[in-house]
Amino acid sequence: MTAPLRVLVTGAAGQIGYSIVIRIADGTVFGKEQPVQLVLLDVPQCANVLEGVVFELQDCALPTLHSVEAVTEEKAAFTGIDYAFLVGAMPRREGMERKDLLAANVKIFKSQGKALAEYAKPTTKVAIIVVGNPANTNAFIAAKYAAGKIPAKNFSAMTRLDHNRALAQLALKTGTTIGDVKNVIIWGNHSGTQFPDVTHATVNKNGTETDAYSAVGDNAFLQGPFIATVQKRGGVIIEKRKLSSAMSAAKAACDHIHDWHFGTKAGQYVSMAVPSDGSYGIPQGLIFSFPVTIDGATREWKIVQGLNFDDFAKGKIAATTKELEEERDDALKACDD
Ligand code: NAX
Repeated sequence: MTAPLRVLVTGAAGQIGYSIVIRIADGTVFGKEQPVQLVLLDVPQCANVLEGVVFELQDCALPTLHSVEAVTEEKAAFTGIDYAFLVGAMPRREGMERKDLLAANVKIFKSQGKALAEYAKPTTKVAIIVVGNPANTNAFIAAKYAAGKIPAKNFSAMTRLDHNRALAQLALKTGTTIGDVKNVIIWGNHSGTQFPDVTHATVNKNGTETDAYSAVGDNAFLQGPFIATVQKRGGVIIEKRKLSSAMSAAKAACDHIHDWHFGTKAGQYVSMAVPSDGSYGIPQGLIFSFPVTIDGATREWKIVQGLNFDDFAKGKIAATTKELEEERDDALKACDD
């Protein structure tokens, strides 16, 4: 029998948590043959809510779910885990800037980085996705405090929601469906400075594959409203729902880990914020969203190399890099306070 994977979801009493756990438990993420032991962490004030989620998961009667436990302490949460979905954080409310969130959230991720180092599986195989905002910088901090025990390359932050939003906007604009569109890229930070780039994307319209610029035939749209729509989508959803994106965020987190576990499809890449190795001149170690491919056998990601930038793209990438460097410096200061 396949050994179960031990999977942690933090912030599991929250709204993304509620949408994520069912996909992990029912085999959507790790496959229908892979048993899962789910560990749900939230703060002690949410213990009752967490218990409600556990009861619902039990009531789903899922063959892949071998066990589910609710915990409110890091030691119990992080012990022996294979995968971690670090969702728990203070969410952004209407009108709130990301910088306001930074100081509060960085402390959570410092503590969780230390807990990962101390309690996670003593192998290099544990894989971590940070969803809680500011996601890139939280991942940077968690990686820093887990260093020595868990390699930085095992840490990632989620820009897959932005990637999926870009795919959807491109499909809507060209009158195609998601399966017809591929290789959009989100560069940089999961924030308003991210650069949704379709320069290397393709669209299959009526059986003919063309580059996205030709398929859309409106460069001004792709360099203006398209980028703004993807960048600001999170804020628009908050304005409409009075809550941050949950269903789409949970789906994106599951896509991210699914592809990390199984590998990306041939000829396709996905966006993942990972520690920079210096590719494209991005400072080493910064958790930066790149196009990546993943080998399903080794579960190693690789940054897609050799893509060209025009001056427009260079400007956008410089802006998001600068923001991430500033966030990193602010976060390091907040960790020392
Ligand atoms: P909720 O407020 O519904 O849930 C967050 C949960 O985290 C709460 O239950 C809270 O008690 C828990 N929590 C807080 N501190 C914790 C700690 N130290 N340990 C464990 N649990 C803790 O927020 P939700 O809408 O689920 O959003 C969660 C996070 O995802 C937020 O930071 C949000 O900004 C972020 N998002 C990130 C996205 C991305 O693409 N990277 C998109 C969606 C979302 O906005």
